[in-house]
Amino acid sequence: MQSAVHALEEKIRSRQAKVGVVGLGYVGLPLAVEFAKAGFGVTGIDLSDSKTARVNAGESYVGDVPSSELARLVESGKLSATTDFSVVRDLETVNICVPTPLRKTKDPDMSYIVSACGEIAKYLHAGMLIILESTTYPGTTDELVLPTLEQGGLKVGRDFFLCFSPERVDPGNPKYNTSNIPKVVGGVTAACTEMGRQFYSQALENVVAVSSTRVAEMVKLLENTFRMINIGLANEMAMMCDRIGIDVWEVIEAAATKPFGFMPFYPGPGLGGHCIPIDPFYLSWKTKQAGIEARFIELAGYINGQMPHFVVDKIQNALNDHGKPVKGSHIHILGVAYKKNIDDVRESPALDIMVLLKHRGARITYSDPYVASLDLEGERLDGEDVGMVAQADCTAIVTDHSVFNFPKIAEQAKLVLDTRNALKGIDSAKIVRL
Ligand code: SAJ
Repeated sequence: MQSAVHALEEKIRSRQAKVGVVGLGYVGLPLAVEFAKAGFGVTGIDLSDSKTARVNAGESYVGDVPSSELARLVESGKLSATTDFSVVRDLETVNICVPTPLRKTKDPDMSYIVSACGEIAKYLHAGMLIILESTTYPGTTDELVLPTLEQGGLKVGRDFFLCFSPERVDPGNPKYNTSNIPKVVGGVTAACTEMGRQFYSQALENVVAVSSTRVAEMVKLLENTFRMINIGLANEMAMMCDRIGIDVWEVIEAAATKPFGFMPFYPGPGLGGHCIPIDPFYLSWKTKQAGIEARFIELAGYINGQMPHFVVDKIQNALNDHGKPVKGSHIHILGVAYKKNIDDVRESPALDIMVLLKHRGARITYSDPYVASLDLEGERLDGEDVGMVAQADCTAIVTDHSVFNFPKIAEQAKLVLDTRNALKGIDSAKIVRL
């Protein structure tokens, strides 16, 4: 065992270890770049020919990775990409950064992890470090990844090393990036943890070693479940304040003056993205198997899921107050991405709101500078100019992109529902707030 440990430790220390990253998305590509920048030779592995071709051409498709930096690393020979898993036989380390979506039944879809591990197992050899980074339920690394990798006879902690390290990438965050976000890592054995700690320490600023893969898996789920539940609380506060006639935005702003023991979250049109609405259900799925209901998660999921309906009811009531039915009215949606200043529409509540309004007979248009077109129940919808607000019977601010000129929108719109407090400080009878 000592020889395998020492050999790998030396290769990591000297940066001679050949690094592999499976999955070249918004997590994997920045990670590959960080290790190439640290002086390691890095091979990205992805099923997508176009992704690997663009990496090898030095063309970044991830906002946090400048093409200039990617091209420099590719040209220097430090970074390349392939669709061929057989390169694993020549690698010392492999990070797995593949998607972990939920199925429609809210069960985890582990197919990407199973597929990647099956490929890696074919070429696994003594002296390797394998690290799973995909967000998943506690136990995945020990119960699913480990048996797959040991099927060839190699023994974890002796012949190879296996860890879990949660990805904490926040796309577009100007302050926190892959290099400076503290990196939690936990191994199947103490030797695995230590190997993972040494590995990340060679490229990232702050490494936090924990005692096991399960602790590391649970850390990420706690982080995002905390967020989902508190957003749910903010949304429930909004519905309660609406009912008793209190401005929830003023309440939260004043509560946020408390310098300790409080953290502001804000109501909104619903919960979008591929992390916050998804990750907590990995936890509740696992705990349900262990016979315990994750009631907070289920309740928050319900409340957050109610927000698109709450928004549509607010629009209906606002139109009604102006003597107009939803049916036949022109409703313009401002912002369809799941949060501001990005182009991602995955799980975006805007899509739910648009479908609900369409089913009530409204004519729907939208503007979003980051989203040129979208598919609404199989129908392609192209984005319109923001000036459309002047024609619509009602405008709904669903995503408060910074590029929107909100004072001008408030002036031009006939009626506007503001789900993000984007019109804060602008008073007008035609503005309705959550
Ligand atoms: N949202 C609210 N109210 C809030 C905060 C968010 O309604 O107070 C909504 C957003 O509009 C969006 C959804 O919740 O629809 C999720 O927003 P988010 O700010 O949590 O952004 P995400 O989904 O990009 O979450 C990621 C997460 N990062 C990782 O999982 C590595 C999360 O842990 C980060 O805290 C978050 O980014 C962040 O802070 O930007």
